[in-house]
Amino acid sequence: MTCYETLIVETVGRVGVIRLNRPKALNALNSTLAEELRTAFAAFDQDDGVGCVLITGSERAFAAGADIKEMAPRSFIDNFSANYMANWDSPARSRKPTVAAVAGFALGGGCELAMQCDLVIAADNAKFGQPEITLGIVPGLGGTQRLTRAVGKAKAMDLVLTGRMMDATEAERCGLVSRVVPLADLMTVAMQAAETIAAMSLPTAMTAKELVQRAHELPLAEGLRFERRAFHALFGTDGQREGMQAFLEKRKPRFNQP
Ligand code: CO8
Repeated sequence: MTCYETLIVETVGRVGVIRLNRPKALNALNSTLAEELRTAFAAFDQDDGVGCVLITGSERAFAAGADIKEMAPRSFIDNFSANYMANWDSPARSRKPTVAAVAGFALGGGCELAMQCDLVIAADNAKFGQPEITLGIVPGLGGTQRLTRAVGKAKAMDLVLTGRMMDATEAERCGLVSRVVPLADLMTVAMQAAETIAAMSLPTAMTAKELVQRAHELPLAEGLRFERRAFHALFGTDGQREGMQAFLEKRKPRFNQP
């Protein structure tokens, strides 16, 4: 078992659960945490027993951004030479579906980490923002790119240029989050969503995720062609046979049987 300094990692049924655990720093993201996230995500990606990864923080903070104490002394050449933060994209790289359960602050890198996940389920106390401009910098991990694709130019400009926070209701209204739930229900609802996804045929869920991701990257005609090829290909899987057979036999499908 891997021991983590900044994360609590466990597998619950077919869900890999990662809890950010730097409570004194409101789960600020430092190099150790980024490296440990890489290790945890890589292990879940390789584990056939895991069908979905859920990432969460505390009730007070999902993550209050990159660790400013770690960042402050860095120079341009430090960042450029080390390609600083180039590997801080573990959820985005995960081939398996990911769910972010967000309570409290999701700011800067914290908002960017949530945006790398496929579903974002927010508690009603969640606050999202890209306050980097107030520190004299700009977002560095998708806060100008993923955010703009998710919420459009008007809202992205507002958040990135003023550094203000938006609450969960506003975040849902503008398309940043999938659902908003009372804080007390956050983990139950997020786990249910993750368990539902994890119970689907894994190759099918991975394909579905990849297809939706491609919608952000490809022109429509290419995306539609890619979707049709993937649709054709899934007829070569156990998942398609089991899913359709189960429907015809009026029973629940049993996917991912060992
Ligand atoms: N880095 C380091 N420590 C932090 C951070 C942070 N981002 N956020 C909070 N903390 C620490 C505080 O220093 C404090 O520690 P201490 O008790 O030792 O002084 C502790 O957490 C509690 O914080 P506060 O006392 O400030 O709590 P409040 O409830 O008063 O305020 C806030 C909460 C509003 C979240 C406030 O702490 C805040 O504004 N934090 C900074 C938010 C921010 O600017 N985030 C953006 C950082 S830049 C960034 O993320 C760049 C992203 C680039 C890519 C990252 C890839 C992952």
